[in-house]
Amino acid sequence: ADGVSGAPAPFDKGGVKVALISYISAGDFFQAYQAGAEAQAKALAIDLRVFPGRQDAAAQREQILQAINLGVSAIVIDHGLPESLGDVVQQALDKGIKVVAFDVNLNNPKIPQVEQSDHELADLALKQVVKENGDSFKAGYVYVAGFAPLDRRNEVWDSFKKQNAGVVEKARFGNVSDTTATSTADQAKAALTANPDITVVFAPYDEFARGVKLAATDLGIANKLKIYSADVSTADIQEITEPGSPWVATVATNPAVVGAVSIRAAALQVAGQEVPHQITVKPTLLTQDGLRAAGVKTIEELAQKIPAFSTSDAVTASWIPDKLF
Ligand code: SR1
Repeated sequence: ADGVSGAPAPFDKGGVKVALISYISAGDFFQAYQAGAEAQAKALAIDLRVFPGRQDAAAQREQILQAINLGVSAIVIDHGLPESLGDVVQQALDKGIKVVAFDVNLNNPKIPQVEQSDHELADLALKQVVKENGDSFKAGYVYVAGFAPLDRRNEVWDSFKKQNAGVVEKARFGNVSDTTATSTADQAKAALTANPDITVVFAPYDEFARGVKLAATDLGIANKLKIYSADVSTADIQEITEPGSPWVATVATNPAVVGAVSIRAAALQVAGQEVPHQITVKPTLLTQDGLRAAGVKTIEELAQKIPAFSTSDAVTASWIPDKLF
């Protein structure tokens, strides 16, 4: 492959091998994240090896070992269970392979951590909840422990409840699998049927929100419920803005931008350049009213209106092309 003109070695020659190893591949967020990583890799003439996630910790470990054997220069680890990754990641570092972690706490000073500022994300969503519902209501909450971004958002939900005694969490449910939305919908149906006084659902992952919306629509209670989420995709925008949708707000980054940032963090390390330990892509509040008023229908249209959806200034360098979307 031709290299990138003006880039330091080894990117001046091209063909640098980098692995992207995901824990989850299903769903809009993870597909867009991968597409962004691929676009940034292409712009850097990187030979990107993508290992699809199957929500399988043993398979992810195996993929890291495979990447080491392939002789990659860097590995981007996208989600996963830290307890099953520490030793294999250490093997990679010991071989001089650079590692970047997105949304998985590997707790190693040599590994930059990429995240979407999850505390701020949850805080923005919950401020919108109070703006639209006051500080006294019965809530449903969708959460699965063990995923770094969900755990960080959960910290904010916990302190929100402590600060707002009138907020009562009546039901907690959630499932992360290759069928997250439909499994969550089944659980939401049971929870909303058992607790007809729930008026607000905090569902800080778009697949969760999609599941709750499905349940509310099936139960005929969409007009009595408001759903607040994280994440955005073209399909999400359609679901949020359709007439009568209970999904009223989300707080999101462009996952493709986060994927691109993750690859840039890997590339800078391979080039021997400094990378901050904590790399943050800041999210934006998107309301149903705002999206409808702006007539935004796709993530590309969002990127035209909101600069943070087309690029991030995190981990850039003059030799790295970063105008990708
Ligand atoms: C199962 S974890 C799902 C979350 O990971 C990413 O941080 C996305 O924002 C998504 O909400």
